[in-house]
Amino acid sequence: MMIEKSGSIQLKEISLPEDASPELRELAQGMVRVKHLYRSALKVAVTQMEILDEEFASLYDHTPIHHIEYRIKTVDSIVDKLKRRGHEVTIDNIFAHIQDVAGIRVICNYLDDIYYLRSLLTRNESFKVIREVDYIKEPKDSGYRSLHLIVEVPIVISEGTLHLPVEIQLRTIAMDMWASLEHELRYKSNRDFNETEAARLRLCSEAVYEVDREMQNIYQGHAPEYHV
Ligand code: 0O2
Repeated sequence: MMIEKSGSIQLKEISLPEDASPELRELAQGMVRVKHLYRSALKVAVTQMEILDEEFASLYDHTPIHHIEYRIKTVDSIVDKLKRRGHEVTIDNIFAHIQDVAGIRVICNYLDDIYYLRSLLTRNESFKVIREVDYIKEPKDSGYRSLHLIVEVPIVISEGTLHLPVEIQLRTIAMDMWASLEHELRYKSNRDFNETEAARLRLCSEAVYEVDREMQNIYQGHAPEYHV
């Protein structure tokens, strides 16, 4: 199942004041172009994941992918990230410094499915993995776990072939549950967690990881790692 989380790209998404300068107008036009190009890269990457998913479904009893979500980063989020990293907001700086304009989240059934998909992606000749961060083996301080890959995807446009980065986040259903609720708690309720709450979230993340490992063992018919 594929879930698109962003809508279509339109200039009106970028609200310009009536007296906007020519530079600002040019930047807005550039943003539309950026989004169009990254949307093409996203389509190529999503199609590839879809092909793998369909192949598994036809060949095996088990499919590693539960579902896929994808999105183009919002203009506000791109601008925030550039500023946070101390860069001027320019089109060139988006291409140079932002690697997650196009993002895919692949929700897997079991832990091993993540590493199996990773091995397929790294073997794919047309997708070059340019960055990998394993937040499963080394979770973030928040307790966040996922495997992040940045892959360069080729897109053919009128001017030739462009290679653009796409961020692929791979995580289990359980990790996704934790990340969604933590994100909801942290951002939607606009709260800063105190130390105790942050520690409780980390404990939840560890508990979720234990569940992932035990589900994996049950699936593979292995003995439990602990006794209940
Ligand atoms: P969006 O666009 O809304 O999805 P950054 O932290 O963004 O400056 P980097 O290296 O890009 O730098 O970030 P990182 O930490 O490798 O991955 C960023 C993305 O991972 C986030 O997207 C989240 O989707 C996810 N993520 C990272 N840390 C956490 C966390 O503690 N909790 C949750 N729930 N998700 C996390 P964005 O940037 O929020 O943006």
